[in-house]
Amino acid sequence: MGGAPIIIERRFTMKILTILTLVSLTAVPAIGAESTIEMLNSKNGENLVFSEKFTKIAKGDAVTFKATKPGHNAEFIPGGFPQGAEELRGQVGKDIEYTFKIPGVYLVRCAPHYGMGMVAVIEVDDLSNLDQVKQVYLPSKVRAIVDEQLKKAQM
Ligand SMILES: [Cu+2]
Repeated sequence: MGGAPIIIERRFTMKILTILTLVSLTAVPAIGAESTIEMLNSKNGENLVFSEKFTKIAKGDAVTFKATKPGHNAEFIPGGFPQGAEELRGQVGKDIEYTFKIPGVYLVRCAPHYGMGMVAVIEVDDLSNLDQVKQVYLPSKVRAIVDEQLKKAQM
C-alpha cells in the first residue's frame, strides 16, 4: 500500500501552510493612528490658525492637514524637524497627509501666514531634537507660540 506516505505528506503540507499563514498575519505592520489638523481662518477668536497648536502622536501615525478654508498650506519650517525625516510641503488650498516615521519635534507652518503666527507643533514620541528646534530662526510671533507649546510638551 502506498497510501500512508501521501497522508503524511499532506499533513506536513498543512502544517507548513498553517505556519506560513500565522507568520504572514503577525508580520503585518501595526497601522498607525490617523488624525486631522484643519487650516482655518479663525478659531476661538484667533485668526489664521491650525485647529491644533500642539499635537502629540506616536511614530507611524499619520496626520491629514485639511484645507478646510482656502488660502493656507502646511509645510515644515526649515530646520524644524528631525534629521532624516521626509519633507512636508503642501500646496496652498490642498489637503496633505503625512506619516511621521521619525521621533522628535516637528514645526509646521502655513507659508502665506507664517509671520502672523500660523504654526503647529507636533511631538512624535519624544523631544529628542529639542535643542535643534530651539536654535531654528523663527519670526518673533512664531517663536513665542512655539516656545509656549514646547513648554507644555515638557510638563
Ligand atoms: Cu494660512
